Amino acid sequence: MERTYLMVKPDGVQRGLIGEIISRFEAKGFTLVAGKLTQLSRDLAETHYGEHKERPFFGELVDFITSGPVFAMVWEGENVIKSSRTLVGSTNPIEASPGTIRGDYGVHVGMNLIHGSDSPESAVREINLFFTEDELVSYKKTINQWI
Ligand code: RTP
Ligand code: MG
Repeated sequence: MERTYLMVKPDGVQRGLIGEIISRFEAKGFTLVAGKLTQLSRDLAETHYGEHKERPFFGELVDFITSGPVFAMVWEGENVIKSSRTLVGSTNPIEASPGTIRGDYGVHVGMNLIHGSDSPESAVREINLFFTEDELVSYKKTINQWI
């Protein structure tokens, strides 16, 4: 079953939106595999966002993502990588549709509440960056056979 890495960013934690965000992925039918509140080192943040290191906003992005605790998660489900990006919404909250997390709660492109892996390769890389194998819990939901 496919897995993805999702992370409530410091603005989402500060605004008390961890529960709301988790609820959306639970309600969709995905399964939480791992989760922890953690503060990113500069090193880890720079590695995580390595693909953006030449972009003008890179310094700001690393400052922001290390500015407070984040809630790191792994979620599992059919097409969870693509589907969770749909639930998250467009990068710029101004362009994100209502009903998406960024569309409902975000205002600023830098403070857009949540990160989601954008491909199967990124998902594997990011899950391994943030979690050890024994932190990933494999189980089957037994009450819900309908999704
Ligand atoms: P993320 O990686 O955080 O899930 O966001 P994303 O895929 O939707 O967007 P991405 O292109 O990967 O950009 C990573 C994060 O960089 C910040 N950003 N700032 N100032 C700007 O123009 C700008 N562009 C991107 C955003 O916080 C974005 O989530
Ligand atoms: Mg991205």
